[in-house]
Amino acid sequence: LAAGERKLALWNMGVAYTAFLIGTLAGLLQVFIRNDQLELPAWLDYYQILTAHGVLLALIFTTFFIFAFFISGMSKSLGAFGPKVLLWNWIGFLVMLAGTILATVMIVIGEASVLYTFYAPLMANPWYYVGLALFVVGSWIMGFALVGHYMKWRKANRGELSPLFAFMTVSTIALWVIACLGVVATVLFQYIPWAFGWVDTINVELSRTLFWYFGHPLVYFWLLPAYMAWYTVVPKILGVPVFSDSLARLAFVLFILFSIPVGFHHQLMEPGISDFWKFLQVVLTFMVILPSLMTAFSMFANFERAGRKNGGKGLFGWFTKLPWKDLRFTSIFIAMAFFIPGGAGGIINASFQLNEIVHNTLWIVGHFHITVGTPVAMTFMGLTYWLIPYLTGRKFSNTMKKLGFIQIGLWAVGMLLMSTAQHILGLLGAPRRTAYSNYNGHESALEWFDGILTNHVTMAVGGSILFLSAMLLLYIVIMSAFVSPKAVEPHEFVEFPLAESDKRATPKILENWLVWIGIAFVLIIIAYAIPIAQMIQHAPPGSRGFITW
Ligand code: HAS
Repeated sequence: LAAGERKLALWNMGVAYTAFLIGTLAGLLQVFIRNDQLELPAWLDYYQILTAHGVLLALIFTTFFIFAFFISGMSKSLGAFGPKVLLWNWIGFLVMLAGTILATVMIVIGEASVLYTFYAPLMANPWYYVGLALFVVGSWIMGFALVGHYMKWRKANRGELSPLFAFMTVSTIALWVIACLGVVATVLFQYIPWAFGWVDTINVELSRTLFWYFGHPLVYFWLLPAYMAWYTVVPKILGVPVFSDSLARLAFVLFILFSIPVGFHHQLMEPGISDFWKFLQVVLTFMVILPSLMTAFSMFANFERAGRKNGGKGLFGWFTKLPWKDLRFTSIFIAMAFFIPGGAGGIINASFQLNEIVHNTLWIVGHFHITVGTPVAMTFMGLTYWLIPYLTGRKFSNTMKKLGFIQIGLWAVGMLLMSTAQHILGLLGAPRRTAYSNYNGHESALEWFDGILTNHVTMAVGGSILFLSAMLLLYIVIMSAFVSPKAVEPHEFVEFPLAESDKRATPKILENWLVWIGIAFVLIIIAYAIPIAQMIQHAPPGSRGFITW
């Protein structure tokens, strides 16, 4: 990789892991507060810590990490960036960083304890929303710069399908840009005027709807880079080509189509949206499960082909022949395994009536810790082990590998304990986003924490193990970024594993963006136009919304 891209990717990685450090520390405090084991000083608030935890891990860590991965992979698969692409990437990075710093400062000084969903009528300091807007604009600039690089490649290779990694990067950026339209609309036209005091009211239902129009595809913006690694990196580690180039591209196209018109499945319990529109979006949600099932199929096919190639016999003999001693593989395998219950939980959440049982309980917190918190996070860990040494040209020693195994083991055990406890507590009715476990002196509420897996310590022990794992990961990151000796011999250099993908039989239409983005907008209009019009129409006359604040 050229020096310019290396530097850019490493800066993105640096910001990602700085956010990771503060975010996981906030997570550790979280579990102790929930168990009444920690009383915060007067200047620190539960919601402040919860906001820092959500924003820094779910938004900042993920996005900067994802761009580090995109930058490296795009340069690797399409060739070195031109000066313009590099410049616009830097501009985007700096805008995103400025937004991050502004938003984080607002959270730290206690001016934005509104959680990562920032639901009205909770109001933050207006500069928090400005920070969020800058963050999104910066990510668009970087995204468009990468798309520019891709367009140049396509011009030079007319009629050819692009390499799989580039195709997937562009799909993910397309999804991200379309998704952000919702959050940009609500932040610019609702929150900023309201928080600066230019208007007195805010249409709460509309703001929540615009948020979830963004919020659900946001989870696929986290998931798709992990899937990119599953489709393009894992087969290389296994020593097989990509199982099916067309299947992989079709899965990503289906995400562009179905991941956006589904936000109502986060609002199934809300008034102000009629059942018909909720039901329609529930059906579309079930459509967005398909590409994940296709991905699972494809992964099993990879495993079986690789295991049999390595001499595995019988129905399941191939399973033992997988490269279990390869840290890059094992961490991603555990990530995938967690997504089986994670995805099943998602299907439960999306099942209209079942949502009544789980909505706004700790179950949901359990769900997102075994979706974004493990399948996505552990895939990113599996990438970190080789991506940083690849970018810095340093060695990744055997001791680091051993530490890496301990780290992923701890993460898996910690997450298993914590998320299982959260799922059970949720079914028992323990609410999410609630300041104290004794609910201001109602001690009976603590009975929730008397179960076998849901006792006072399980969640805290799980959370503490996770924190230990996070610190170990940071140690590995620092070592491979700054301390490990530079690689000299050819075998000491860490490679970027990218599998061959045979695209000879892949239908060209799969890379016709106009068609897919066009259909995506049609679906969005069908799912959202009428309910949004109704929300605006039913706002009380003379006001811009339901609530005066
Ligand atoms: Fe979700 C709430 C529905 C996936 C994240 N979700 C959330 C929230 C977050 C989140 C953060 O319908 C909370 C938002 C908030 O703050 O309020 N979710 C779904 C559905 C899916 C889904 C249907 N969610 C995700 C992913 C996330 C994520 C991915 C992050 C990355 N979710 C919901 C709903 C709610 C919700 C409701 C709102 C609930 C409420 O009431 O508030 C689907 O995409 C899931 C499909 C996935 C599968 C799994 C396929 C399995 C694979 C692994 C194969 C394994 C292998 C290894 C090969 C069908 C691909 C083999 C290993 C062996 C050991 C055998």
